[in-house]
Amino acid sequence: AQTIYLKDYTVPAYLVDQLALDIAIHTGFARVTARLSMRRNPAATASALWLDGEDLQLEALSIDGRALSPADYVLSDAGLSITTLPEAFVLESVVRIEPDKNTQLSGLYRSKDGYFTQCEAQGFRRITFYPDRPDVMAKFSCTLHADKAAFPVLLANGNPVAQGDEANGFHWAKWEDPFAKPAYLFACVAAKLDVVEDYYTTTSGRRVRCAVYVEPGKLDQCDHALAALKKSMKWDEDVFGLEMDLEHYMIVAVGDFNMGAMENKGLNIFNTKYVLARPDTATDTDYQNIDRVVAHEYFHNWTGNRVTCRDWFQLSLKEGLTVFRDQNFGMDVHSAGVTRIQEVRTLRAAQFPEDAGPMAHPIRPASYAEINNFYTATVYEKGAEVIRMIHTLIGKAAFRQGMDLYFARHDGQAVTCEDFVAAMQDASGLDLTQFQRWYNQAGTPRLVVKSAFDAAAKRYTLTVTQHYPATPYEERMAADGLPQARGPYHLPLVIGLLDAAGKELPLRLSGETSAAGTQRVLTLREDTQTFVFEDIASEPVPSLLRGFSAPVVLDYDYSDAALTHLMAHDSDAVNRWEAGQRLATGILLKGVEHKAQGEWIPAPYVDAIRALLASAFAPAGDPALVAEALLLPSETYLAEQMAVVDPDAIHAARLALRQHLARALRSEFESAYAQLAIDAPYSPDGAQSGKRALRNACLGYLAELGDEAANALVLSHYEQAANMTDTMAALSAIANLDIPARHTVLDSFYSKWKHEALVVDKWLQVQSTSRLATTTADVRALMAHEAFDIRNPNKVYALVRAFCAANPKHFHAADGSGYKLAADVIVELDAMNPQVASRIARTFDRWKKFDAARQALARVQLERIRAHVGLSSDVSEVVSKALD
Ligand code: B3K
Ligand code: ZN
Repeated sequence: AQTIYLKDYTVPAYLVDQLALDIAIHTGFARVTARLSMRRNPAATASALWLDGEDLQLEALSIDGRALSPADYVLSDAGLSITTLPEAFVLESVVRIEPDKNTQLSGLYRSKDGYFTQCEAQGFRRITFYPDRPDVMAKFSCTLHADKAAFPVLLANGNPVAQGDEANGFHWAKWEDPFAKPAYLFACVAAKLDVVEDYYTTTSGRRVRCAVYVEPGKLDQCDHALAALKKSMKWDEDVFGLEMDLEHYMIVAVGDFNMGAMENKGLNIFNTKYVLARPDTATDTDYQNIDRVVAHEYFHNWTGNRVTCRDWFQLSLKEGLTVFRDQNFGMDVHSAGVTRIQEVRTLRAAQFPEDAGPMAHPIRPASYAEINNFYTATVYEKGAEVIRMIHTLIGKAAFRQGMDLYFARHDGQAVTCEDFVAAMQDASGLDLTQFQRWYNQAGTPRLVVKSAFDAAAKRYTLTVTQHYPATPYEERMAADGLPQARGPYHLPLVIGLLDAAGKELPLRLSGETSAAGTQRVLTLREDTQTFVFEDIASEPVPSLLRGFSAPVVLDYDYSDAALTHLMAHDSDAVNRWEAGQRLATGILLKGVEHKAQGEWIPAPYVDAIRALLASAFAPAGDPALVAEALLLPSETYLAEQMAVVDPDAIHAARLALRQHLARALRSEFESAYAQLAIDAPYSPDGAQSGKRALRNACLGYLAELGDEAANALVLSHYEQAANMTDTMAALSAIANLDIPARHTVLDSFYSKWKHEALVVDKWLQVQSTSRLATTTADVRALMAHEAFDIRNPNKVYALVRAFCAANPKHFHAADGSGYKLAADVIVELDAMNPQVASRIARTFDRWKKFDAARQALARVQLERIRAHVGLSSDVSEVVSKALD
């Protein structure tokens, strides 16, 4: 595939003022008529018109009513161009498409209950000929025609303006979107769906109809999503002064969907996974994810839709900012500490490895082969961290002023990341020139911190050095003749100092006349900087990078005693958690080194975990935070800390530590488990879900004991579970147990839930992530089970992606069986759905971190994939970069 460069951006030669679409859905095909009112772009130098078009059969083309003949245009696989054109004109095209054969799920496609669309990033060109780029914004109208009995619901963006019946049993509906938008925000639906509605009145008095459309029979699973939508509307008004601008806000859930959800103007289309929930079908985590995804798509209405991206290189402009917004929503509606900890964990589990691997790219890449490969943890999660750093550096009030200025300047425009940073800079007065490195440099910076204490002078010194080695991205750019200058980052390092009693010390930097608080935002800009704190009577324990104030690796030589101290006393929830993670990481890496032999687990660690568990029951205890802290660093995280990964040793060490804690703290876990039982009816709220999380974490430890009593407890937890959270806690433990009851339980679970697709996904995933020796063979067998369907992304994610990404022991099996399984699926899936195939291919990213034997096995599979005839640009980019 061809590489596309940011530096080659040019403005569109023609603009579209209006687009009138007419889509008629027939059996086996659809006919799309598009009338584009166009005019030359005065800012453009080029004069040829380019219309993207993919998999379209052109039936007619006219300009101002005059039919064009093939001699008037050049048609290719990618689109058509016309060179001789008036200044302004109406272009009309008629094309035929085959949505039933659209297995890519990009453009207009068929799912069980009807027809749905997905246009971001480049799906609209699979519906009609159009300048399919985000900087072309037009007012759309859309008329849909379909069989009335089969597809009674006809939806598109904006407002319904007319509808009626047609002779042949068809009906039609016309929608108009009053806001100009890029084509990627277009959506339409023709389906048989049930709907639940509610109303929200905005601050300025607009009454908005909020509607959730789902497959027939699922109305009892919509309440949470609908409530989340109203909560999001309120939050955006309260926090950012942003109101809903349409009369209709519709969410449509569809079971076949490549990603989570899509923010189409006024007509979001969601993966059912982020809409449907009932206490007996969805876990606490599912409920929280629904809140977050609903909020995310809603927040896009301003950050993404009202102000959009000039080009796809700017993707983080809308995604990083919108993730930042949904994260803050999460911190406000759930526990702030727990939410932030979960984000840090995700960032380190997904983004840090990406930044250290072959696909490394800055949050605004300067080149790509396939844009669909850049909806990444870097663009999204690191992008959100970059926004968070601006927020930390300039403060909440200035950040809000920056947002206001951004909208005042750019409402209705397609802009760049620089435009956003400029608004923040102008509103705050802080020079953000150097800060922009975060948009251009790839890789995770490492901060090396050294401390020195001068008892006589009562002076404590922190010296911070930044390291930012080049990544494969920079090497590729240099090879392309586009060398990237590198330099230190501008970032906030939030810190505090604790004394021996765990008290926070007042902080006075050298040169200041008095102490200002016990927490400071230190600004880093240089390769090395020194911060001197005065009036420090005895050597403190530093609490560094509080709240995870920057997306960096922090390197400070903490003693185990210092970490235990922070774990018990730090006022910052993230750093309390982080201290425990560091302690555990140290122990686990020692266990890996010694192959988990002998007395390698220090007694003080066990005491610290005992104290941690007890703290949940203290007056101000927070069970949810304790549950997070009880979770050991993941195998994938530990792998990243090693020069050469030994997945078997990591698995063994982590399991041994869990078993050791379970044995040492058995009675504590048992009594916590008993105490945390909940009598009240199910609610996914923070208090109840926090208790459940801790109770199930205790159960998880007890399950590691593997004796009769422990197994009986797990089975009774399963039998007595009154909600899916408890059911899954037990089921995932049972899936790891080699006991006869395992089969009975898995079978009965399947027979009970086989008609509930999202629950079947859970059933597949507990099996694909099981540690049992038969797992790889089980996954192969499940791929042939009636429950699996390779064309359904959720099924592939649950069975195959979870196996590759969340079961390192089996994916990286020494005999290569895991790699072979992944490659088989990638090759088969690539022909149907390249976007999903490419996501599976990404699980090979870190193959070069493993031993030579595993590398050889992975290479065989990667080369087999790369050699596959007709490979998509999606998979090709990922595999070629991996093999580079
Ligand atoms: N903007 C969409 C992502 C589209 C991905 C296309 N491959 C979802 C979101 O971030 O809200
Ligand atoms: Zn988004």
